[in-house]
Amino acid sequence: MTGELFPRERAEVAPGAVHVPDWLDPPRQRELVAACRAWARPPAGLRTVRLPGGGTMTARQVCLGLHWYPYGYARTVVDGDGAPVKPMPTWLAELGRAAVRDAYGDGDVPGPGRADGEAGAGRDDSADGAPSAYDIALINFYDADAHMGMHRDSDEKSTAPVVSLSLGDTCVFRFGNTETRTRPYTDVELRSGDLMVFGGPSRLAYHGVPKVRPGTAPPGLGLTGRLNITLRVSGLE
Ligand SMILES: O=C(O)CCC(=O)C(=O)O
Repeated sequence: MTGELFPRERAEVAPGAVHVPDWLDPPRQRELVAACRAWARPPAGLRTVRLPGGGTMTARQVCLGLHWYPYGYARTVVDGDGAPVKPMPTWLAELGRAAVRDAYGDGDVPGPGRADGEAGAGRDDSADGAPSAYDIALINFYDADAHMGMHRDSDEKSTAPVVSLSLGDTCVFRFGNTETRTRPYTDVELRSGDLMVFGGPSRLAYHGVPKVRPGTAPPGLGLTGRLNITLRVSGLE
């Protein structure tokens, strides 16, 4: 929705979990959509993720840097065409660092290595305090009927904050707690260009996407559906 009386404001959804509306301007969003289209092409392109229980994820996915599969990481698409995963571009890793800096502002950057959010946590990783080594990107594509169940991002060794960028259709992003898939949780509307960062005490919080609102993408973006780019630090060798 555009034309609101009051601009949407940065909000701390939970301790260490920050929503920054409109973080990506329209030209940057268009660049990212074009990049996602290139990454989605085979080999090692967009795929349907099969779950160990026999089901499939409705959001389709392509990975950069390291290939995520349920439940681990590999250097090749072990559950797909077997091709080497595409590399993580330096500029995308830098975008992750910038996102963390902007989300937390002058406050302490929670993690890596600290999940307690104490003052000073995360300052050891680089001169400016932002975790430096974003080496994984998961790109999720949601059509009108796709969703993602409540889960934790727990296959990484690092506790560096997770960075999540939204492009295209608006979605309901459900941000929960570290104990259960159920309440208490907060539903946040994520629109094209929005940033979510979750680290510190929220790094291992359950989260998911119960609903996408079809047809809500900005007209100038040229995207039908929703793309999410999730950046993580593996902490793996
Ligand atoms: O699409 C989103 O906003 C969330 C994606 C997500 O939770 C994940 O890739 O683990």
